[in-house]
Amino acid sequence: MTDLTIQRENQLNQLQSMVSTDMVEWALQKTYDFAKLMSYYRCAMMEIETKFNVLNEEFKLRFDRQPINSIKARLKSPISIHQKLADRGYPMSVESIESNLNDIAGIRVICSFTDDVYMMAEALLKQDDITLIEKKDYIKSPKKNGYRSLHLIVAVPIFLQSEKRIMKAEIQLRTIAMDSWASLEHQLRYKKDVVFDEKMQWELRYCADLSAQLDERMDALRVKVSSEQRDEREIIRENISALRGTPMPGLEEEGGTNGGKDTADD
Ligand code: 0O2
Repeated sequence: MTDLTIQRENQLNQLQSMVSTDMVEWALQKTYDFAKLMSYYRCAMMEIETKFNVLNEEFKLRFDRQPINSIKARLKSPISIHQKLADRGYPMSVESIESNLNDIAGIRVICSFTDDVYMMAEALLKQDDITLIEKKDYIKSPKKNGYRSLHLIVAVPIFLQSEKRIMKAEIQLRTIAMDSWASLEHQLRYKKDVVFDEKMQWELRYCADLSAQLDERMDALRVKVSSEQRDEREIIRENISALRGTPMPGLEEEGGTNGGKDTADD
C-alpha cells in the first residue's frame, strides 16, 4: 500500500466513525432522489425537443422550408439550482426544486424568422398533452436592455415504466438575430459582477435595436419571396390547366392529355 492509500483509508475510517450509518443512508437517498428528478427533467426535454423536430419535419415536407434553425437543450446545473433557491429564499430540497423552479429543463428553439417563432409556439401549445403555465413575450415587449425572446413555461407528461409524471420546462423561442445578441450579451454582462455604465448600456440597447431591424427587414423579404413563390405556383397551375384543355399531339384518340382519367388540380 502506498502512503496515499493508507492516508485515504484512515480518513475514511475517521469519517465513518464521525457519521452514523443513518446519516450515510439519508445522504445516499437524497443523492438518488436528486439524480432521479434530474433524469425526469431530461426526459421532459427529450419530449419537447422531439415535438419541435416533428413540427420542423412536417413543415419541411409541406412547404419545402424549415422554420427551426436549431434547438439547444440544457439541464440547469446543481450549482445554478442551489444559487437560485438560495437567492429566492426557498428550502434546499428535491421537493422544493420541483415546486419552486420552472427552468430546470430548458429548451431553446432558434427560428429563421419572427413569424416562425409565433407559429412554432402556437403549434406546440395546440398539442393536447401540453399545458401552458406562463408566457412572457419579450419580443412584443423587449426588456430594458433590449433582450428579445418568447418564453413559455409548459407542463408536459413523461411516461415511465409504471407511472406518468407531469414535468415543467422552460422554452425560449427566438430568431437567429435575437439569439446572437443574447449570447453575446450573456458573455459580456449577464450575471457577471461588471458594472455597465450608461454609455455601455446604451450601446447594448442600440445593438439590440439593430438586430430587431435586421429581423424586420428579413421578415419583409420573406413575405415578398413567399408571395412571389405563390405567384409562380399560380402560373404553373394555370399552365397545367391550359395544357389539360389542349390535347397533346398523338394523344387525341385516347381522350386528351390524361387519357380520360379524373385527376385533381394539383
Ligand atoms: P440561465 O443561466 O440562462 O438559465 P424565472 O426563471 O422565470 O423564475 P426570470 O429571470 O424573471 O425568473 O425569468 P425570465 O425573465 O423569463 O428569464 C429566464 C431566462 O431567460 C434566463 O435564465 C436567461 O436564460 C434568459 N434571459 C432573461 N433575461 C435575459 C437577458 O437580459 N439577457 C440574456 N442574455 N438572457 C436573458 P436564468 O436562469 O436567469 O439564466
